[in-house]
Amino acid sequence: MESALTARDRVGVQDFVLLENHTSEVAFIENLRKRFKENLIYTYIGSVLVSVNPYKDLEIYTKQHMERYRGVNFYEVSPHIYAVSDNAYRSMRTERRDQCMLISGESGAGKTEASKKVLQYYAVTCPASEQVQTVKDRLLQSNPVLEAFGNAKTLRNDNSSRFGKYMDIQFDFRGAPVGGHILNYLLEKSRVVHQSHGERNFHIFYQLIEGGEEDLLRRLGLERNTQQYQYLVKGNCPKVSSINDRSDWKLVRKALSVIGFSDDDVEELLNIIASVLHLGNVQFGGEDSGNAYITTDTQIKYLARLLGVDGSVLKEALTHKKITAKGEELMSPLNQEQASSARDALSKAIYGRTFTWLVNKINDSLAFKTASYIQTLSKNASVIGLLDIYGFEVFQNNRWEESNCGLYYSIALLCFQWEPVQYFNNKIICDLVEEKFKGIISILDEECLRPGDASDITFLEKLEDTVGGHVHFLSHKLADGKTRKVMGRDEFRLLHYAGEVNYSVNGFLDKNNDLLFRNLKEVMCMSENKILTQCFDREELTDRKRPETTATQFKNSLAKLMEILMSKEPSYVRCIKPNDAKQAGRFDEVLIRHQVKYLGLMENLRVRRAGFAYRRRYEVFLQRYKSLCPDTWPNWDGRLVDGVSTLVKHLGYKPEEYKLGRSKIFIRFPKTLFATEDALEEIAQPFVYRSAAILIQAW
Ligand code: AOV
Ligand code: MG
Repeated sequence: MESALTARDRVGVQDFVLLENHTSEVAFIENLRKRFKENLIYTYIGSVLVSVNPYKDLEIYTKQHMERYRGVNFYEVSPHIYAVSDNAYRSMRTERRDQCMLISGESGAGKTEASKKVLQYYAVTCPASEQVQTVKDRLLQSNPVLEAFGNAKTLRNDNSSRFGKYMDIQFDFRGAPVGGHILNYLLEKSRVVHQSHGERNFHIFYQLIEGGEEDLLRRLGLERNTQQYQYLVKGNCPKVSSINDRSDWKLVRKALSVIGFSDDDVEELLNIIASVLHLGNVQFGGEDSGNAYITTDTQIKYLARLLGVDGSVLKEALTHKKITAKGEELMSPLNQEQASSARDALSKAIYGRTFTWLVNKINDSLAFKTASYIQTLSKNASVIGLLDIYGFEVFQNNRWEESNCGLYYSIALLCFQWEPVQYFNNKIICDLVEEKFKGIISILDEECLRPGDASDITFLEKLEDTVGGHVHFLSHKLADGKTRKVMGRDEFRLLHYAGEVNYSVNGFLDKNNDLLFRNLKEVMCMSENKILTQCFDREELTDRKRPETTATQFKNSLAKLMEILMSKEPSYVRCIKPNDAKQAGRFDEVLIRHQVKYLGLMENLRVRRAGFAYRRRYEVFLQRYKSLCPDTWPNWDGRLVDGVSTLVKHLGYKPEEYKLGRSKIFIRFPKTLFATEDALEEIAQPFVYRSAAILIQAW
């Protein structure tokens, strides 16, 4: 095995902990720059991996590289995402503790690529059998499918994830991947009907039109010209030089069949994608009375066939709204503008729900199905979770659904959970957003529920009344009634951990309501498309209860995610974007300094330097070393913290050598643990753990 580091590998320091001037941000960035120039994109802060996007293919992801990192400790080889992956895998196996990898960074920094590298590493290096190979293939192939439907070209990233993804990989007792599960968060549905200049809709639309076979397009009533479709022309950016829609189409088709989609599933799925394009081309004229009418029947004809609905019912539903007056149901006509937004709401609902269906379908195919005897043996199958969120877009006007401040705060919390290190914390903002009664989300929900004149602007006014005085909230209104000129009348600003973010309130209410008129919902519930029958449940029509608003749903799913993450041992990958031009070799210092700041890297380093390098949960620590102390052996039945305390006192740890946190023990010097490990090895010879290696990397 090639374990020696070459001189090139040693450019700068490969762990920031070794920097001489470790409090200097200048020195920190200089080290990143030096290594980046040598294509050394990875550097550690202790066990945290910092990665700078190279924007070019480096020859560092080959099978040979994977082999090089397998079972080797951190410091024998240069920093790599494979080293972090391998380390998490080994911890999972030796400690029987679930792991998770938290990948953060701004849009285009390389989060999704990093998560794919991790998955590839496991697919190649973990043990395999025929059955496991199927699972591996499916895990890998879920990516192109989800990216086709959930990623799009934005100004910041040609392949930007427009949804948040958390993926569990399940391993059996032999350490072979046997299943997986994906949770998806808030797809940016508004992109289906509108794109900003220079951006595109989701990739799948272009793939279908560019790559779809002649007779398929004919059947779907589509032309091979993206510019024919209203939903694809808004950003004026049909082609992207880094993307080949035609070959991607082939990859996606193949991936769908590997995952186990039947021909029928694919046909119905494409019917839906084509329907959305046809819907976008439904245009409305206005009668003298102001009422909307549909100008041509062409699209309706296709829609009726593809969606399996009655054309005339659909037509009426697109131009009318069902209202109840004095106990009677009436069809009230919509004007042109209302009809257009009802149509767009339908497109968003169809696409959004189909995306969720897709994730569920992939989950079915990844579900842990093994022979029952294996299942018995692997009752305590272990899990490695990968969190790939969408990047924080600091400089742009933010749409609500892109703001995942709660997530960022929680990640910071996980990272610094015990040391009272001073750092700018985002909690105060998250309280502002989430606080039950006065928070922004509840004010938003309240405005959505309020009948009458509620609008985006009344929402902003309410905000000003309620949280206007908060130090992290700004709007154009000043306390003395004057106007702050630099801000628009339709925006507010939050001072996040990541920097200041402006939010335009335009469309806030609609987005939160996800308003789909009842009669459109009724039409969809009658659809004969097999996928849509699962997406639009008739129960929804009978259930008078208002569904949860988008913001509330997000808040709840976030709480669930936090619970999942908190129960696992985290590893961190911090991704940095070197320039805004998506170019190789450019290192924009201002941009990088900004990211070093908001990723909290200097604080990471400080915690590491404080020396408490080795941390283990109480139960893990006790389980491992209990045999060294008569009071804890064979079982400790008191509080875990007391057991650990008894144990370390017996071992002769000095007070300055360790600290007891909320759920973990923190040990300052590796030598303390080496001694404990040696003692353990003496009494438990057959179990020669790799602990020394683990200790060294932790230092
Ligand atoms: P993101 O996930 O962090 O952004 P991606 O992982 O999609 O960013 O990376 C953006 C682009 O950078 C990729 O499409 C690649 O071209 C390039 N890239 C990233 N990492 C590497 C790497 N290790 N080697 C080579 N090229 C890389 V977003 O999803 O927009 O938040 O929302
Ligand atoms: Mg991404």
